[in-house]
Amino acid sequence: MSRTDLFQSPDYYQLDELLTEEHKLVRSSVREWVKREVTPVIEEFAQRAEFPKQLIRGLAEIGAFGPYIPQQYGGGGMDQISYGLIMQEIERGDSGIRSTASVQSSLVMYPIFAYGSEEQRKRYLPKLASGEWMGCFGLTEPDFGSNPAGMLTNIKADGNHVILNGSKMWISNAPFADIAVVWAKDEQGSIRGLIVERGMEGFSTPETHGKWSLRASATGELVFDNVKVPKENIFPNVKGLKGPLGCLNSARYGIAWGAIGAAMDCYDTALRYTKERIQFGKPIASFQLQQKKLAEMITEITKAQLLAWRLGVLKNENRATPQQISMAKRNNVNMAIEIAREARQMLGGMGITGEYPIMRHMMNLESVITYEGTHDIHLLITGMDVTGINAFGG
Ligand code: TGC
Ligand code: FAD
Repeated sequence: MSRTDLFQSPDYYQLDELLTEEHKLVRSSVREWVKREVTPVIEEFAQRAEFPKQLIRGLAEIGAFGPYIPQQYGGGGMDQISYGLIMQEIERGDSGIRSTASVQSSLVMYPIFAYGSEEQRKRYLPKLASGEWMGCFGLTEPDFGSNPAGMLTNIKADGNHVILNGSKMWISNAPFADIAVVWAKDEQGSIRGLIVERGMEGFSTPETHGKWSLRASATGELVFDNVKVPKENIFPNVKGLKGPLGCLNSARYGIAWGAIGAAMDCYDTALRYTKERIQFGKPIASFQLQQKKLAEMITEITKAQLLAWRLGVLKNENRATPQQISMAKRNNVNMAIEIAREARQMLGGMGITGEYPIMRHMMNLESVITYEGTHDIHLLITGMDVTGINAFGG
C-alpha cells in the first residue's frame, strides 16, 4: 500500500516571506524526512494499529524532540516558529507521529526543563532529546478528563520516598515509554508532578486497543499500585494545576500548527485528484461544486496559517496567552477536520481507501479535536476570557 508522495505545500498569501532562512531549512528537512520515512509505511502501520517504532531515531535526528529546549540539555535551541513548522510537517505525515513528538517535547521535556531540578534536567533531557528514552504524560483519569482538578491519583510521604496510587487513562506513548511525567495530589491536596520510571515496582502500562483513530500511535493506561518513588523525582518548582496546564499551552500551540499539516495534505490530495478524475466527460475540478470546496479549503488553510504564524511571533516574545493558544488550537483543528471530511467526499469511493491519506487524517483528527482540551472546552475558555464569567460549572 506504499504510495508516492507528491505533496506540494500551498502558500496562497506568500507567507514564506514571513519565515527566516532557518525556518525554511528546518521545514524542508522535516518535509523530506516525512516523504522518505513516514509516507511509505504509515498506511500499513495505521491499518495494523501499530506504532512505527523505527521512526524514533529519525525523529530525534530531525530535531523533533525538544526543538526549543536549550542545546546544553540536548535540545535544538530553536524558536517557536521552527517548533511549529516541525509539528506541521510531521502531522502532514500523520497526527499519531506528531503526537509522539508533541508528548516527548512539550509534555515530558518541557516540564522537566521548566519545573525540574538541575539534576533532573541533566539526568533526563539529553536522553529524551536523542530518543534513547521515550516519555509519556499522565494527567487524564477514568473519571476526570476535561476536569483534571478532580484527579484521585495521589502521593503519600514515606521517608525519602512517596507512595503513588491511582491510575491514568488515554495516555499517548504509555505502552513503550521509559518514563512517565505523572500528576498526583499530595496529602495537602496540592497537585504535584513527578517522574516515574518503567521498572518501578507496582507500575504498569496496559495498552488500549480498538481505536479507530490515531491508530499508528500507541495509547495506554498508567496504573500505580503502591509505587515507591524517590522524593528527588518530584518537580521542586511547581505546585497546582498550573503545572500540567502550563505544559498543555506548549503542546496545544504545536497542535495548532500540526493541524495545518493534515489539512494541507487533504487539500493537496483533493486538488490533484479532482483535476485528474473525469466524470461526465470533464475533470470533476471543472464543476462549480468541487471548486467551491477547494476555494473554501484554501481560504481556511490560509487563515489558519496566519493565526499560527502570529501566535508563534507572540510566543517567541513570551506574550502568547493561554486563551490565544486555545483559540488557535480549536480553530485550526476544526478547520482541518472539516477539510478532511470534504476532501474525503471529493475522492468518492477512493476516499475511503488507504491508497490516499485522507480517511486516515480524518479519523486521526477525531482524537486531535478531543485531546489537549476538547473543542467545546476551548470555546468555553474563549467565552470566559471575553465575558469574565466561568461557564465550566463547579
Ligand atoms: P482554573 O481554576 O481555571 O485554573 C487552575 C490554575 O491553573 C491556572 N491555569 C493555567 N496555567 C497555565 N496555563 C493554562 N492554560 C492555564 N489555565 C489555567 C490558573 O491560573 C489557576 O492557577 P492558580 O495559581 O490560581 O491556581 O482550573 P479549572 O479546574 O477551572 O479548569 C480549567 C480548564 C477546564 C480550562 C482546564 O482544566 C482544562 O484545560 N481542561 C482540559 C483538560 C485537558 O486539556 N487535558 C489534556 C490532557 S493531556 C493530553 O490530552 C495529551 S494528548 C497528547 C498527544 O497525544 O498529542
Ligand atoms: P469528558 O471530559 O468526559 O468530556 C466528554 C464531553 O463532555 C466532551 O464533548 C466535552 O467537551 C464535554 N464537556 C465536559 N465538560 C464540559 C463543560 N463544563 N461544559 C460543556 N461540555 C463539557 N490525556 C493525557 O493526560 N495524556 C495523554 O497523553 C493523552 N493522550 C490521548 C490520546 C488519545 C488518542 C485520546 C483520545 C485522548 C488522550 N488524552 C490524554 C486524554 C484527553 O485529553 C481527554 O480525552 C480529553 O481531555 C477529554 O476528556 P474525556 O475523554 O474524559 O471527556
